[in-house]
Amino acid sequence: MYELLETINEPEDLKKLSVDELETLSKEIRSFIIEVVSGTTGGHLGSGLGAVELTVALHYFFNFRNHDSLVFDVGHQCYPHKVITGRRDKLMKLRQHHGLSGFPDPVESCFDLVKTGHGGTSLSTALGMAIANKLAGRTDRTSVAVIGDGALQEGQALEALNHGGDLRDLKFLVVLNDNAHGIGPATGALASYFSKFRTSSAYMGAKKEAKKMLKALDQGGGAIGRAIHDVLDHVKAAAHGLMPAPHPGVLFEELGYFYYGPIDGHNVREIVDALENVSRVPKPVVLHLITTKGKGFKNEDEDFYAHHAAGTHQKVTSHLPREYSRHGGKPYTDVFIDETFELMARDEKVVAITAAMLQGTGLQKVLHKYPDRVFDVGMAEQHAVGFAQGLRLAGHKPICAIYSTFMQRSVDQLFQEIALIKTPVLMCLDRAGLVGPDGATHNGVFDIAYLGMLPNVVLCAPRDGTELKRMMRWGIEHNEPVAVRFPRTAAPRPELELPADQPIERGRCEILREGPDGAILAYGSMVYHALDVVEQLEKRHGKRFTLVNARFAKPLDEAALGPIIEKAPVVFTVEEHVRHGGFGSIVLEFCNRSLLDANKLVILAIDDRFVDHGQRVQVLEDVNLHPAGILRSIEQRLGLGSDKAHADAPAKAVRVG
Ligand SMILES: Cc1ncc(C[n+]2csc(CCOP(=O)(O)OP(=O)(O)O)c2C)c(N)n1
Repeated sequence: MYELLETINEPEDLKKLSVDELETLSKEIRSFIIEVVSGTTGGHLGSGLGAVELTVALHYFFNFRNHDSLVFDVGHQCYPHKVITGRRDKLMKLRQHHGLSGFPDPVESCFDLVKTGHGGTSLSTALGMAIANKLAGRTDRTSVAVIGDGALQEGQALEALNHGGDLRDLKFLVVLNDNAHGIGPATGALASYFSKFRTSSAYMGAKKEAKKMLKALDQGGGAIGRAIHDVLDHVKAAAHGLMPAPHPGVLFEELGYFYYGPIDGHNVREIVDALENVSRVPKPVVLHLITTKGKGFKNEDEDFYAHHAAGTHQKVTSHLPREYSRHGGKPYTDVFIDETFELMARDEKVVAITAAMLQGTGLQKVLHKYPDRVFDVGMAEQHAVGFAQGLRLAGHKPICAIYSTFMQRSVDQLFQEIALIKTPVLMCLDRAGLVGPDGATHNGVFDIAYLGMLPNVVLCAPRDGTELKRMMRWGIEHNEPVAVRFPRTAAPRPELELPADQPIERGRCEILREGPDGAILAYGSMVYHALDVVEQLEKRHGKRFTLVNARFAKPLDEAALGPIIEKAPVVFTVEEHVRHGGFGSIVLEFCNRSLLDANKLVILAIDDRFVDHGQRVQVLEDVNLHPAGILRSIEQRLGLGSDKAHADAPAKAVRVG
């Protein structure tokens, strides 16, 4: 079934094939990826399927083994690349614990130059490599960035385009993989611009133009300001019938790039021909490919954003233990959406913002009901935060819904636009904590640190679905910036939630259990994990612990926590975040400031390292934040837990129900 594919163990093997055979090989790669990803591993299926032929053509034409360089943007489309670069047999373990990463990773292969997962970065890196080649006189080497029309919206990508366009005598190739989609259908002015040119007549006209240009090898160029004016002039002139309508390359040409395309991104021969043509051009090149997201997968045309990513098959997850005993309610994302609906219904000033994550945040559903009050700003997290400020200052109440990891790209906007003048925006940070299969680039384990360092920002995290709703209701009316973090997991089952009778008040914690033998101060997603642990400590060892739901990392409830810390013989903080700058470290600073005995404090958090992929339960176990791991840490600290069977089967030991 995979006759040709089985002969490909490294990119050099492609060069032994004819172009016709490359077409056949592409079909085999596509079938193989569909079989593995949709049948077992899950992952970014649609993006990889759209990039099969372009990846085959690039590896056929270039030599990426210590010669040319290849950088994928986001990196989620790299499955065909992994298959070609000797990792075919390992694909079955894609995104699984100790298996292949779902993104490029230099640890896996010399063909993965960088580790990525965040969008908009490829052009900068590839341009740096192109300039390094030029400086070293390596004039025969090309530096290639493959970027989607979605990621091209990122500010950093546009900054790199601006920088690169003015440079000459360097081999910098931008392959624009234009499938008219980010995760869902593309939005924004760039998307509208490209969509005009997807017809075949536009292709042909543009191709003729590119060929003409190849002859002339136009050396002119300019940067963004000039380009925008030129494009506008061009459009105006076209409107008045003075010149032909612009082709899609105008934008890039006016930025100083040699533009080639658009061409069919699923035709290997056309792509190889194009690469041959543009390889002679002594200035930055944009090669524009039109592709179909999810090509070859069922319903590719009607429903392709539904399989941007496929879920992990049950056979990979069914043997895993429950995350904590009361786990199994609605995903936090769904609770967030339920409450967003309610807030919007109650107050027409409430608006919601997402940066190209309508599906992931769930805001797609809200958009259907409130099309004028939900804004998808595209892959543009920095802009999203600044935009939220503008809306707020003009009287709206923005919910800025950005995953914890992607919010990292907006730290300066959080500093200036939000914190500095205390702009009351409600930031909802989904995927805060360990995300599981997407791994290190997507773990949201730094937000307490990057937000906590800023004055004026209130940080909170709910213990369950009901509390998430209550925090959002409180936060949207609060007169300071509020960030609520919640994890990529299911909330506790509602019937097993602890009673919610204490109101949410700024900087006030909730004491859930009281006991003389020690205290656990748990933050957000770790509260019910800690509850399991408190129950086990009593059951196994007769130790009764105080359990605090901290609710707020900032401001900390110093009035309540001070006496608890003072009285308890030992105090553990638990959080799903890195130790440095996290909740525990805020408690430690409080102890230091208040002359409380910090020696009794133990911070249970993620050590100073990046956590790789696996199922969420597995990676929680890796970092000892599964209830069994927390219990083990506490037992060790207290000199308890000599029970060998228990030590050997930690996950099972606390599984209830
Ligand atoms: C900074 C950042 N924001 C958001 C995301 C989430 N994300 C992953 S892929 C994707 C869409 C990318 O679209 P495009 O570049 O066109 O690639 P395609 O999947 O369509 O091939 C988004 C928004 C991300 N990875 N990085």
